[in-house]
Amino acid sequence: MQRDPAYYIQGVLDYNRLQLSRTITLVESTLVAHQEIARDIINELLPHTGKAVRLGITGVPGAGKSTFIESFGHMLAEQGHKVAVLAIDPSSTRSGGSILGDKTRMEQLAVHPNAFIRPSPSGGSLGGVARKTRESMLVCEAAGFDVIIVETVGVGQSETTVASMVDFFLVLQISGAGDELQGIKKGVLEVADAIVVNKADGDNINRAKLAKKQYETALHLVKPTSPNWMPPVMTCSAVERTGLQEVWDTIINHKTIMTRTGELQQKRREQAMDWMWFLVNEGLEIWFYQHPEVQSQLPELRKKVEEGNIAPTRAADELISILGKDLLL
Ligand SMILES: Nc1nc2c(ncn2[C@@H]2O[C@H](COP(=O)(O)OP(=O)(O)O)[C@@H](O)[C@H]2O)c(=O)[nH]1
Ligand SMILES: [Mg+2]
Repeated sequence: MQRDPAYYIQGVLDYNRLQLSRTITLVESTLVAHQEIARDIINELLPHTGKAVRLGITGVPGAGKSTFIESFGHMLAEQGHKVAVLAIDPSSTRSGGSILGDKTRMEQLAVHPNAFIRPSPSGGSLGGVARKTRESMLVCEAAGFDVIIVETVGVGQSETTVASMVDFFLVLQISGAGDELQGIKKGVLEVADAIVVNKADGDNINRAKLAKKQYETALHLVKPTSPNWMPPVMTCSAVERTGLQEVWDTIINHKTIMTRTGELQQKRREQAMDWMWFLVNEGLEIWFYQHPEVQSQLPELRKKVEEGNIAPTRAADELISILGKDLLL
């Protein structure tokens, strides 16, 4: 394996797809040696990032995310855009990951010279998976992809995690019988920049229109993502490929407004800050739990707390002060 960061950096900047893939493999690696090289690479690539439209997409399984990304991504690729598709799925493994499993279905997009599809990194916590995806996103931007699509399934906090790394967060919905809003979490409405009701085709068109009205009403009850943006509700058919251009026009309109008002730059600054603090907190946690003295004292202290022989505040103090001792050395 190449250990010189320059090899990867040059490869990415040259849009060499093999080297791009290898760089992302490094980024995803859990080996400390790989992570060190990856950090150097990301840092060098940073000045070449930031120009893409960062788009997050969520929706319940079956909503049509994969089909939508295939159709939407293909439309954009045909228009000359370079489209990278990444996924955040903490439940995925290499063999059964969401996008990988779908890769056969993203047939057209997967082979398009303007597209790049990467399944969710396997294993680890949501935070760990999210970090790798965030870094892969920067690598793809440096390679010249101008549209980055981050897909997630609605597991746990994954929607808000994706929303915190993109410019535009799109929630894909389908109309069902009866209570349309049942399947949508309030927290998701709060971060949605648009809701797209998919499968507006065939017999389903009227139901989709009805669902659209209901989501519009629901969205009026939550605080918009920005004072300058009222999240619209649209309909589309990923299969018949209708309504897709309207979705893209909306995303571009949003970008224009957010750039003009300075909100896009502000949002990205805040996202970078949040990311830094996330990494600091994560680092502190690892430091703490791996500390030999913490590990040796923890069982005894835990027992004492459980038995009521020591106040939890006191026990916490003692544990934290172990780290303090390191700093005094
Ligand atoms: N009628 C119709 N079916 C669709 C549409 N989009 C997706 N589907 C179907 O819905 C099912 C789930 O789609 P998929 O893309 O795998 O959903 P995902 O789980 O969100 O990725 C598949 O059988 C698709 O063919 C659409 O626009 N119209
Ligand atoms: Mg899918």
